[in-house]
Amino acid sequence: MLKLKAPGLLLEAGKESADYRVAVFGAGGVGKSSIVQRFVNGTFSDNYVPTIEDTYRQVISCNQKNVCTLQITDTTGSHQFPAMQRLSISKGHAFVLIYSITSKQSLEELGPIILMLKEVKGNAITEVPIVLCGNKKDEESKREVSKALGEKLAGQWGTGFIETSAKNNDNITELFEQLLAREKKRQLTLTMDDEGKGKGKKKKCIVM
Ligand SMILES: Nc1nc2c(ncn2[C@@H]2O[C@H](COP(=O)(O)OP(=O)(O)OP(=O)(O)O)[C@@H](O)[C@H]2O)c(=O)[nH]1
Ligand SMILES: [Mg+2]
Repeated sequence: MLKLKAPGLLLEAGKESADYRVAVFGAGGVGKSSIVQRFVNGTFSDNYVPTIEDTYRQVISCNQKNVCTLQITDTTGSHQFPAMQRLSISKGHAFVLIYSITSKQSLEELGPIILMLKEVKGNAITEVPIVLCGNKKDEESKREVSKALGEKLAGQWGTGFIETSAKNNDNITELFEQLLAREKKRQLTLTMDDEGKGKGKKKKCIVM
């Protein structure tokens, strides 16, 4: 059976997109899916299942009185899909760039993504919220990338910076808060069910 479904299209006709699209990039195994799972579901697993691409949705608050949908795309760490990366960049409003503090190479692998971001977004890049994120901060004994280096690069690139642990649930909410706070065109804040005692009561009420 043919199903016609165009989520967001009706609201696209309004002054701004009802969806706020965030794409999460980074090398394979740095913990992109773990961070997204921790943020969206509050769970963590030691199993490693490589991702092709997954999208998650969550209702957030927009300009104080409205809600909009935070759409998070968890991308693949494989370099085999540059066309998918390009599409996620062109569709995305904001970006999380993840490396693992235990792998200097994973930081280096963000280079091509940053180049692609600059190329696709052009001059608008200065207004695009981006946070550089060093994950696996619980693995201090295996650290290869100092916090100072991460901060320095973020300063050079003009992005936010945070170190996280999906495993220990350390700075995960803060990562997304920091990202949304960088959006200047609208005021976006998280209003999740498990936060703010009942403030998330509109969660299931959005009609697309
Ligand atoms: N110690 C520790 N391990 C983590 C952390 N985050 C993720 N991991 C582990 O790292 C492995 C890879 O995690 P994923 O979240 O699947 O990595 P990914 O970046 O999504 O990988 P791809 O989908 O292949 O690109 C898994 O075994 C996770 O359990 C963390 O904060 N600390
Ligand atoms: Mg993944």
